[in-house]
Amino acid sequence: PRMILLSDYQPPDWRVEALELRFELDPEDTRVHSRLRVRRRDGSAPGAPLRLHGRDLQRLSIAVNGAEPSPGSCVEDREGLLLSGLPDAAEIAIETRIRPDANTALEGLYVSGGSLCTQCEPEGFRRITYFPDRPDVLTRYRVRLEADAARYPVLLANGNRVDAGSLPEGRHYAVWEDPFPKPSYLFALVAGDLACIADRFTTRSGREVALEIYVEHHNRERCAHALASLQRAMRYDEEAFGREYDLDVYMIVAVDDFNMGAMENKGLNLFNAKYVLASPDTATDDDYVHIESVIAHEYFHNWSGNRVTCRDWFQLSLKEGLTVFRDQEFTTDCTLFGVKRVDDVQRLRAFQFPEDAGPLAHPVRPDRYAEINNFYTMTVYEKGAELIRMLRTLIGRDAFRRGLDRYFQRFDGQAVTTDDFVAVMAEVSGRDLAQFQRWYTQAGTPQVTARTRFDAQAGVLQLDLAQRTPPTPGQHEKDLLQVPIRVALLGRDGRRLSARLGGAPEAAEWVLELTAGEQSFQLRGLREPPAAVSWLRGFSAPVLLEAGQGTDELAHLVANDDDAFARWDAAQTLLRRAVIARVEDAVDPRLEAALTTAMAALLEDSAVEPVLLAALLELPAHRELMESFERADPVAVDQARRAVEHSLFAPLAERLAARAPERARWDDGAFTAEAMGQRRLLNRLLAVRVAAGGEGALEEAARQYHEARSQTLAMGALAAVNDRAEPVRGELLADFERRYRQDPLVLDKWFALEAASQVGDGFARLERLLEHPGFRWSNPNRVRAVLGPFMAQNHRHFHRVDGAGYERIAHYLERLDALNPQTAARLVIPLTRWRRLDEARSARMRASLEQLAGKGLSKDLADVVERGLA
Ligand code: DPP
Ligand code: ZN
Repeated sequence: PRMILLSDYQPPDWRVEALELRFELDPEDTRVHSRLRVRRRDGSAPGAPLRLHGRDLQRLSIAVNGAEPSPGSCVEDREGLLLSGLPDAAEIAIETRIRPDANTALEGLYVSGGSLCTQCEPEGFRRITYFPDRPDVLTRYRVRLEADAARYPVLLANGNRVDAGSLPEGRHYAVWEDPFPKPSYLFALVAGDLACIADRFTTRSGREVALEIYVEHHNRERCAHALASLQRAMRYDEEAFGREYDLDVYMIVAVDDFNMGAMENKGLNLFNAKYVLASPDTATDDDYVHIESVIAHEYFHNWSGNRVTCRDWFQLSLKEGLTVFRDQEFTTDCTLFGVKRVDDVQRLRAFQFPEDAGPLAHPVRPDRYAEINNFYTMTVYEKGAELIRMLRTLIGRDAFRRGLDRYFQRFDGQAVTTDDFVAVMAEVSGRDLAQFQRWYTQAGTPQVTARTRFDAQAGVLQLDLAQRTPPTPGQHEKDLLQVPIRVALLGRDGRRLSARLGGAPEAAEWVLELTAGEQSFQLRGLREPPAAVSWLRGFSAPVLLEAGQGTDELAHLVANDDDAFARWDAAQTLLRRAVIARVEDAVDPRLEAALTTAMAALLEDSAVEPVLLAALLELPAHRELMESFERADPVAVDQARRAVEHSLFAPLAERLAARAPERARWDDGAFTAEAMGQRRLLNRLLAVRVAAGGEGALEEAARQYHEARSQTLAMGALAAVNDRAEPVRGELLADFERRYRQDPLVLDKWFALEAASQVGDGFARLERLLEHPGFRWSNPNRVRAVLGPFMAQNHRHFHRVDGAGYERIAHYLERLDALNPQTAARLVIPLTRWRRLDEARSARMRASLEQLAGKGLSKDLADVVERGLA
């Protein structure tokens, strides 16, 4: 496949000064009339042609300054149109024809439910009309939509509506103008029969903004949470980041068929309905939190993405890393507080670390791609956010905030690079960030080792650190990185000790800046030996840190650390060790007994917040555990994980039951940190009790399910029994299916549980799910709900030794690829992990991938499959 290289970047030769679009909308035959005013850019190569991208378009006419161009000066090729011999300024008029109802890829203009809608990021606009479809071409849009008035009463596009009226033959029109120049990936339109839920927001400078959420009529009661989330996000962006909204209206449209989570189109966000619709009986607390954070994420893009956008797609993390960082801050400060960091690190370790250690590893700012759709990754998003957080740690909160202000001010209305961003941070802080920049260009998770030595005589603790980044595809030699490592010391009594780092004044927490391959730091003035070192507090850098701490030291941290992340991480380290020991057939009874003691103490300690306790009781995820081995048998890892959970908690059955919060009291939909924390703990305790085989645990699960008023507790009960080969499992799941058969978003949860369950004949069940009347291959949520959990959680079936699970998935993905390449390319990723499996499975998984590679695949899927095999 043809590689696009960052080093080939050239600024555009042409500017588009204005764009007028007129859509005659119809699902079978939409006409797009486009009028572009273009001007040769100062300094561009004389005579350079104008590239207009286009894909799957039927061109009906083209005129340059009113005349049809000669065949030689208007050439159609794989990329679209190339116009040569143009004067320095020209007006180009193009009419194209497209078929939204035949568009199953869900890029460009397509049909979802009864509506017409668009998805243009990154390269969907070229499926609508011919245009320089690159993010560094910014222009003003004026858009006129015409459609049947009865079928499509609502007509929306970006910006402000400036005109509307009726047309002959039952049609009507609306005209929208967006005053802000934007790249084509931020274009959007919607035509449909939708309910509008409206409210207002007054910005801090007094601007009145209309807030409008559009959904299918039967969903109108499920928008309150999304609307309130939007208002909170708008206020937060003003208070925490000084950013204000800039248009008179902010619209969100929920659609059922959507490849991504949501899309930040200027003034007109399009959302996967999953991230809008919620009511306490149909959405769990996690759903509520996700909705709030996605709403905030897309809103925050209005500054970090739209006002200041990306020069090219290599810079994707400029907007995504920064915006994820911003939404994480929002959720931390407004909703989840300390445990948010734990949740985020859990995700990072379970998804981004494996990506960075596998065949698809790439830098946060990649330097090559074959298909940009495949770079909307955990690395670009989540690791990108970690880089932003490290910058703040290194230069300090004040400088960081000044840097952000300067960044938004200086680059407003421009398309820029991650280098531009870091340069501003260097400028405001006076720090040299050249070494830090390598985080953007170097792939792989750095491994940091740490050892300590205490000199009691001198009262000095020496900390010896070393760093190493393993090779990744295409990057064999790695440079040294600048790694901020936040540490503290705990004394015997569990309290933090004070000391001096270098010449700095006494403190009780320090940031060690590791820049060399090996480096030592001294903490001076200690009057007692530290009982434990609290490493990497707040997860101050996205690294794998190995500190060789003993069981006692880690247990001391589990009992006492005042940093929620570090405390949880100490428990994770112990739990991971216990699972690894079992996988290697070396059960460590002393370690497991120490863990039981530590957990017992936590259960007794009423000072531990419920939400944190729930996290502390959780074992590392299977996906993360797999990363602890060069190669492993995934079924054995799953069994070892369960065995540890059983042995650890079986002796604690009574304590677990006693610690459970009063269920009736918390069983409502209250979206408060306290209520959500109590429900999380209820569910975690139930899961642990069932896993430990505690007496009456299954009956308690059934009771919790039947009595639940909130979806959170109902789902918690189902999840707890889902891998139990007991009749109660079948009964509860069947009941859930009957109740929510007509409610696709809730039914997805049932699909996910059924696909994930390891009991019984998982293959037959998978077939039945795909035949279920609620399943549709054309809907990404449905397909993801079935195939995703089957691969991620149903180890016994997906990883069947004879390779039947891999073959079956490959077969389904071939089928899906014909409809929706983007979703297929994402779902194939688990099949690229064959190198990490035991030899028998490894060979079979690879064979399935090779077989898939031999079919005529889309560019999206072929790209991932080829990199997966390389
Ligand atoms: N809509 C996706 C996001 O917000 C891509 N920009 O991350
Ligand atoms: Zn985003």
